[in-house]
Amino acid sequence: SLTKAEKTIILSMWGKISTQADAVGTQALERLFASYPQTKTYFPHFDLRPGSAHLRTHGAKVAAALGDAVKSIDNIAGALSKLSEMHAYVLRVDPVNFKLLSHCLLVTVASHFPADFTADAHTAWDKFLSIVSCVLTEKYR
Ligand code: ZNH
Repeated sequence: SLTKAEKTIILSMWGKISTQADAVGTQALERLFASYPQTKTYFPHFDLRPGSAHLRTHGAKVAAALGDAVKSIDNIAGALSKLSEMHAYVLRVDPVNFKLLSHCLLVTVASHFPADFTADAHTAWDKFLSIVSCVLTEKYR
């Protein structure tokens, strides 16, 4: 779990990210589909070209879910429980893909806030995103 110092890093960086959260979410998805094209198979119904309305809408939703997790940093499982059920029972996304998206989110945050992205910030984001991914994949059978 996150240390007090790691929570502080996430909360303070989210304060900056939240002003451009939709762009961060959208760019992370663009990186996901460009670098790991196999992930596109989950979105056959989307226009996945960079900057498409589908990408921007979905990027905003992913970012909003991360914002919910940040707001409930001491109860991420509770904050994301509905989303967890949806990914396990309805979407059935192979858990391996969560590592890929987490990596893309990490790189996107780093590229937007290079000065803030110290080694300690890297560790904190890596842990935070793996907690979010664990929560979203924990209900799989
Ligand atoms: Zn997911 C959906 C989040 C991962 C796939 N997602 C979704 C949503 C959200 C999310 C918020 C919306 C829901 C509603 O509508 O209600 N995700 C998320 C997060 C994460 C994720 C936060 C991590 C971090 N996903 C993921 C992955 C994948 C996915 C990895 C694959 C690749 N999702 C998905 C899909 C969907 C979703 C397919 C559906 C879409 C539509 O709209 O159709």
